Amino acid sequence: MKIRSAVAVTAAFLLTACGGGGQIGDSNQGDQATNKKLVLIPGITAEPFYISMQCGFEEAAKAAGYEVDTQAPAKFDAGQQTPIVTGVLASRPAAVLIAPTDDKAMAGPMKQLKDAGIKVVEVDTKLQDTSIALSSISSDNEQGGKLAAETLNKLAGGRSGSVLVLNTKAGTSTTDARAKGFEDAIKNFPNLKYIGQQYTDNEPATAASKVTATLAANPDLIGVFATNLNTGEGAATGLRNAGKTGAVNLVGFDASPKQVEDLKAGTVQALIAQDPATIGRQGVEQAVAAIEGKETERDIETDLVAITKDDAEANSKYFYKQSC
Ligand code: T6T
Repeated sequence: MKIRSAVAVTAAFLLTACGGGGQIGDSNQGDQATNKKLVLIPGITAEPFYISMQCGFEEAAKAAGYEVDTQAPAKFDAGQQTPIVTGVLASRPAAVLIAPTDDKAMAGPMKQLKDAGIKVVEVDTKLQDTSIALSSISSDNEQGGKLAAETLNKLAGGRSGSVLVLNTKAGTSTTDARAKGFEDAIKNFPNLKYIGQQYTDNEPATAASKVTATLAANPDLIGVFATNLNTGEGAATGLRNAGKTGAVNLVGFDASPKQVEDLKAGTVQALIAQDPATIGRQGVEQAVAAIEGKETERDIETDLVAITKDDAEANSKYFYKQSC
């Protein structure tokens, strides 16, 4: 089975040929026009989704003749990401590509970048305030949540039972949209009783214990949707610990090496993979366009693919990397 998002965009996005609704980079060029420094601020360090994004970022920046720097918080946390933004502001790069860890709390620090004439591009997550970044590049996350609900329904094969959403942190634009897409779509399958979402704070151990506790309270649990990598890895551990591997279908967002291993071993039944390297590449293209005073595109959506054990190899290009 291979379901692709209807809104996939091509990787061959041209710097000068953006679609409608674009905006011209502001005229605050000054010394920024000769500034060749791009900084990537991911949501968390050393995690395969962001490592893959960094690979695309570095490749595209090098091709465009820009210097790169990547600085990430140890935890997916606005309190830890804010001082990184402040430090980057002081180093005055030409542009910053950032995955804000909170859709409200990161608005202040990101506005300081904008006010200093630094071009701001959102990669993956985004702020509620759309006036700060010139461009936002991400998967169609709501569509991904819908895809997860449809996939769980197929896996249930007509059986009835409860289904759970394991989410990360409230205020994360991507995972909130995935949970919403799932909640809307699960209503179409009356045999699947939605028992709500639980937050894991992006901690695998919390995800594991929440799955085990939910199983104890809801013995009819037949499906879990884990909205991201850490949550999915933790949910797989929780099901394993409870001896429910395979009996409870697990659909997880992302495709880390461990998630792919779990998919192949049958611990996870389906993964919704994103294309983080393309998000990083497109982020550079938008940043460079803005620096050069060219048109930018406000919102760009990248590929999303549902992968099962049967078509894992055919979709291996979507597996995330541990290093470039
Ligand atoms: O799922 C990705 C990313 O899209 C999300 O915004 C945060 O979590 C991940 O980085 C995976 O851990």
